[in-house]
Amino acid sequence: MEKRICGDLAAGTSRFAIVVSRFNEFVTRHLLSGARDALRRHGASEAQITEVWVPGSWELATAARALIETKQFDAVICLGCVIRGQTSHHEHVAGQAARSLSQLAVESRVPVAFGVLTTDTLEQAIERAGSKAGNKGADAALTAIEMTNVLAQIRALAKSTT
Ligand code: INI
Repeated sequence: MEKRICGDLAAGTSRFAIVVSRFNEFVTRHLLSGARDALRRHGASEAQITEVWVPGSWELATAARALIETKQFDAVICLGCVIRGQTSHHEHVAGQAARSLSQLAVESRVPVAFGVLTTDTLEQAIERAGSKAGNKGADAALTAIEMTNVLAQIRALAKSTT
């Protein structure tokens, strides 16, 4: 019989950690409210959401990993904003954040949603934080919900075939 796994967007009883960067807080606070709003509208209660602030996007993976190690979370949503500067510093921050978060997700097998904006200008960042280009914090939260449901189904499949 054909098997098809597709995660839905119901938060269920999953527990979510949101790690948010204080750097460019003017933007990231809107990503945070988008993420919280999406989680709540998809059924999560306040008690299912833990919010953690870190200094910058560079620090997101360290906090995300520590949260995963507590085994108290089904998914971690990482939010940050890297805006091009006059030196290459922003490239190191953005590249390291992307690499370390993707590696953490694969190695831990816990969904880590990447809600880090990387833009050339502040205007582009604002557009992606709740104005004309949507809210990437909300998108990351929906991805986290969907992935918890995909992984739950894969784990159930493994149990049913052993
Ligand atoms: N952190 C960001 O989240 N966004 C940036 O644009 C940024 N830039 O360009 O400097 C940034 N730097 C701080 C970095 O994340 C660390 O907090 C810092 O280097 C200390 O480790």
